[in-house]
Amino acid sequence: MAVPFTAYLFQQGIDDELILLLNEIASATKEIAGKVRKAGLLGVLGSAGKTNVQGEEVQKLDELANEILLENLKNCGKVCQLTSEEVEDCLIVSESGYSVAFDPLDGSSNIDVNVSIGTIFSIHRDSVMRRGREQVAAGYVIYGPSTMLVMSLGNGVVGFTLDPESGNFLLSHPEIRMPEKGKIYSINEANRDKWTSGRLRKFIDFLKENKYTQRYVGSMVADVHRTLLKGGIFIYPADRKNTNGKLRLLYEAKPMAFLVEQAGGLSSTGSEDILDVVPKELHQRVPVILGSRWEVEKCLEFMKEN
Ligand code: P6P
Repeated sequence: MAVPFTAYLFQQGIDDELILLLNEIASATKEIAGKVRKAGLLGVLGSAGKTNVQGEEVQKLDELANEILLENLKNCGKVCQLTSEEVEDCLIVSESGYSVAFDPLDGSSNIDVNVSIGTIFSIHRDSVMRRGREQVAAGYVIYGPSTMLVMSLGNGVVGFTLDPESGNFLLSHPEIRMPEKGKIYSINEANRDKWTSGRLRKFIDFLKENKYTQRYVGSMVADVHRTLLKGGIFIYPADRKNTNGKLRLLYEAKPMAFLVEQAGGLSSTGSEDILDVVPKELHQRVPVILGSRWEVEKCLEFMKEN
């Protein structure tokens, strides 16, 4: 039988506090998966009728996912600070423990149309306001055709699939390695004329000339998951509307960059590794370029050309 999530954690030589915390995240996401799967029957589709700190319309399921994660993490006794996309300020839970930044339900514009969405988490030893390279663990849960938890503890990337019969996350991908080079690029080309970098347009044209195909779900978790497994490149660049890009550093860019680099890929803001960015604000945004080594290096080459 495939190794259950908790058993896997005990085999990794990490401390019991981190094991407990990761288990809390796993059980919270199982609960969220249950709500996502039945959303249409629970009357939790649609808007909650408010906007969040990002100025985005909050979906009912966003709020529910946020409440589930806050409840589980506040009470597990292993957390000192919590940062959520849905909460303006950092929540101080206790004096000691790990700090977690999370996006409770990423891709929420896709909830009502039954397209994959996900939860993203980033764990630091004391504060989440540190460079991504100092993350203790990072991961996501994708609520897709199957519910998968993909995680790194800093020694490679592993994937677990939720088994509906037992209700356990079971090890299904013992070593996720990103292909050196792919054939897919993922970017919202509707914004093409707004991109700050004209040389980015040249890079996308270069990929098209080299017979790349385009895939864009509009859920970062889905687009990054595909990129991790199939290779290629995912980009959310700076543009005239989002001068620092749209994706948030603490609970989108940083954890995803950690996974991508642990899987053998690369990530950049266009001017520096995402994992080297020192956070200045809780909800700050950064441009995101991540994926296979070949495509990211080629993209940076194009963007540095004078
Ligand atoms: P756009 C979802 O709202 C999200 O934060 C990410 O999951 C996704 O990658 C991005 O925004 C999509 O943004 O502007 O292309 O719709």
